[in-house]
Amino acid sequence: MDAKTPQTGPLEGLGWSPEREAAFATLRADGSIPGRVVSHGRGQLRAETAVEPVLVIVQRGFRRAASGPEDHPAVGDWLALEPLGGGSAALREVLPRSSAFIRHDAAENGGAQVVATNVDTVLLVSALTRDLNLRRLERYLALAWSSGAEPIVVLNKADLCDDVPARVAEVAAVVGDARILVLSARTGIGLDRLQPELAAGRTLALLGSSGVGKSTITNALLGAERQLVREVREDDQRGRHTTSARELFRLPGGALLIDTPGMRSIGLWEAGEGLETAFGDVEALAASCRFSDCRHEVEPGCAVRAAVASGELGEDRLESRRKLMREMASVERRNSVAQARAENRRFGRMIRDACRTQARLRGRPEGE
Ligand SMILES: Nc1nc2c(ncn2[C@@H]2O[C@H](COP(=O)(O)OP(=O)(O)OP(=O)(O)O)[C@@H](O)[C@H]2O)c(=O)[nH]1
Ligand SMILES: [Mg+2]
Ligand SMILES: [Zn+2]
Repeated sequence: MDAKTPQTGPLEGLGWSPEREAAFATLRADGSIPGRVVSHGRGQLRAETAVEPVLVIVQRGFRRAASGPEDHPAVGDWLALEPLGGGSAALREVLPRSSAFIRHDAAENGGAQVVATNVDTVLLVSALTRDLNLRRLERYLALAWSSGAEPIVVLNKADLCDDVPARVAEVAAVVGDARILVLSARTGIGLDRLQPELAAGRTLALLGSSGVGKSTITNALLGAERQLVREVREDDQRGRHTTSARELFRLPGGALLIDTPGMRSIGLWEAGEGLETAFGDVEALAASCRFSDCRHEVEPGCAVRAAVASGELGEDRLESRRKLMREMASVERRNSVAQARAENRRFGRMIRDACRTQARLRGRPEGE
């Protein structure tokens, strides 16, 4: 777009900015080129660069230097790449992220899984069916608020719901400051309400359980059947995932949209402040508790329990917050142990390297 920097032209369509280009100067001088991860799944990482799409090779040195799984590249990431020819490139660096949605995944090495990064808006998709799960939504919201992106709660399949206002009221009671959009990807009703979020260069990510309609929304916004959607009646195939990779698409208006496979579990991962934001209603009530460290259990003068007694606050919401706080505390404990171990390992390596250097220097003839 800018004639003075022709080499970044195609990158701007992926969300590259003059600020990112300026910060990349040293890496560029070193022979690196920027690229954005557009697909991650089945053990493969693909990126687009100004020149061509490439398969990203993550070398062992990079893995060793990473301090944790959250340092690994994910869809949406901007990378410094070293072109290797033949359509592949080596990963040199994952560039600083403006946001990152990270969940705890017991199956994943190290426990953390970076789901999507550099996202401006996360669309937390639920279906207006009997599968709608408020407790799950609270988890998604805690992680979304802590990701640094703005969450929007998308209630899809409005065409299947008999009493939309009642369901929306239930949802509104647990989502705090997040906006709610009701739509039907199948009929197209309500899709236009997403338009203001789709400005050129902005990145959005669709997150939510399998079968809620993320890929159907993707296709509707693309105006093309690019993503496979489930063919059979959804109830018969619960737990089966249709989408298997996380992919970034360019929408006709220039926004970027990430479609992800439904997640079976979304364990919390360092959601700290995100958890507080997600339970902003409880935090606000807690400000009036007599004791500042009130746990809202048996303490006298507890404004939170008083709100539950009067029906202002749902008992299940308070219970849910307690459960998530406990989970959070155990994640934090585990992470600090893992971090201490990683630091020990790094320190050990440093000492070994220093000893080797010293031995080499001693072995050298004098004067060199
Ligand atoms: N009635 C109705 N069905 C919908 C709507 N949106 C999606 N569906 C159907 O719901 C099923 C699941 O949709 P997908 O788009 O594959 O769901 P997904 O969230 O991408 O699922 P995963 O890829 O497994 O995570 C498909 O059969 C869709 O046709 C809608 O607004 N109304
Ligand atoms: Mg899908
Ligand atoms: Zn209290």
